[in-house]
Amino acid sequence: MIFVHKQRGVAFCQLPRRAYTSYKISPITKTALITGINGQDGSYLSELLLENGYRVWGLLRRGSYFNTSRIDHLNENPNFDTLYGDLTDPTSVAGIIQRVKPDEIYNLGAMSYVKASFDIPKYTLETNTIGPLCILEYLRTHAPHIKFYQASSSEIFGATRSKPPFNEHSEFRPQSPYGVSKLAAFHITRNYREGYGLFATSGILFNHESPRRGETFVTRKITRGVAQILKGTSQELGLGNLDAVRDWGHSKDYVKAIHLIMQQEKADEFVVATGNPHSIREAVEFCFGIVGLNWKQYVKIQEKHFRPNEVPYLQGDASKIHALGWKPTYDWKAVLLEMLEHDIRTNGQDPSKYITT
Ligand code: NAP
Ligand code: F7E
Repeated sequence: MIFVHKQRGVAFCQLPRRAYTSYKISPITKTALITGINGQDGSYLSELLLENGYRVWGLLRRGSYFNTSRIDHLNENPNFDTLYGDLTDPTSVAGIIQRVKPDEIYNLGAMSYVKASFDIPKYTLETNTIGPLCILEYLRTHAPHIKFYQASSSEIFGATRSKPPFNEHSEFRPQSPYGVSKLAAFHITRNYREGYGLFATSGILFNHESPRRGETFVTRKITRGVAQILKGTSQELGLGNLDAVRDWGHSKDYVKAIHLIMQQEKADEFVVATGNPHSIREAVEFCFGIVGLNWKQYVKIQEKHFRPNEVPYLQGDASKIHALGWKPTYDWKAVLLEMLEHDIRTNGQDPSKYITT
C-alpha cells in the first residue's frame, strides 16, 4: 500500500506504510534531523531517538524504487517523517533545516563504500565533504544554535604510521578518495567548531555491522554467502584481500555512542571502537566453521575485489569515550552470529538446524 502523506509545503516522501498499530508516544523532548536516515546507522539511530522522545526527521534521497526497507517499520510513528533531499543539493538541505527546525543534526549520509570511491571520486567528495561543509555554512550564517554531528571514520587513519590501537591523536593518512573525503569533512567540522564556536562534533567510528549492513560490505557478503551455500543457491563466494584486519562492532552499540557524543556540554571528537582486531580470514573461518563448512572449499580469491590502495590494519582505542560511560555490548563473533542467523532465516531456513554454538 502506498501512503500519500499530507503536504505541508515541502515534498514529503511517499512510503509504504504498514497497518496502523498503536504507538506509545512520549512527550517530545527534542527534534533531530538525520541525513542517511534509510542507511544502517540512520535506521538504528532513529529507533534510539524515538525511544528517547525525539521528533525525528530524515533526509531521504529519491530512488527509482523504494529504498526504505530499514525504516518502513517506523513510518506509522507520528514522531517520524522523511523529506526528499540530497547532500549534493545544498538548497534542498537548507529548505529542510528551515522546515523542521532541528535541535540536532546527525550527518550520516555518505557515499560509504570505500571500493566504489576509487571509481567515483568526485561524487564521493561532493557528497561526503561538500555536503557537510554546506550544512555547516548554513548553520554558521542562519542557525548557530543547532548541534551538528559528522559521521567520521577509521578510514581517516588509513596507512597511519602511528602505533595501534589508534586514538584521537594518531596520525591520519587516508588511502582512498573515501578516506580523504571523510578527513576533509573532519577538519572542516573542527574548523567550524574552533573558528565560529558551533557545536560541531565528529565521531571517528571503526567498522560496525548488523543484519542491516549493506550487502557489498565484507561481513554481510560473507554471512549472505554462507546462507546461500546452505540453501544450495550458490556454490562459491568470491572475496579479495583476506589479510586485512578490522575492528568490528555492532551498529546498535555505535549509535548509542553517537547520541552520547551529541549530549556533551562541549563539542569534541571521539574514537568509537571495540579495540578487538580480527582479519577477514578469521571472519570467514568463523562464519563457515560455525555451520560445519570448510571455507577453503567455497571461497575463491578474485582480483576484482582488491582495491588500488588497501588499509591493512585498523584497531581503535576508545578510552576517551569509555570515560563518558560508553561500552560496546557485542563482540565480533556475536555481531557475525546475529547477521548469519538473520541471513539464514531470510532464505527461509531455520538457523538452529545449522549453527552449532
Ligand atoms: P550506509 O548504510 O551506506 O548509509 C548511507 C546513507 O547515506 C544512505 O541512507 C544513503 O542513501 C545516504 N546517502 C548517500 N548519498 C547521499 C546523498 N548524496 N544525499 C543524501 N543521502 C545520501 O552507511 P552506514 O553504515 O549507515 O554509515 C553511516 C555513516 O557513517 C556514513 O557516513 C558512513 O560513511 C559512516 N561510517 C560508517 C561506518 C561503518 O562501519 N558502518 C564506520 C565509520 C563511518 P541511499 O539509500 O539513497 O543511498
Ligand atoms: O572492507 C576487505 C577489504 O568494504 C573491509 C565502511 O563502512 O568501514 C567500512 O569500510 C575489508 C577491506 O569495509 C572483500 O579489502 C576482502 O580491507 O567491509 P569493507 P571498509 O572498507 O573497511 C569504514 C570504517 C567506513 O567508514 C566505510 O564507510 O575487507 N575485503 N574481500 C573485502 N571487502 C569487500 N567489501 N568485499 C570483498 O569481497
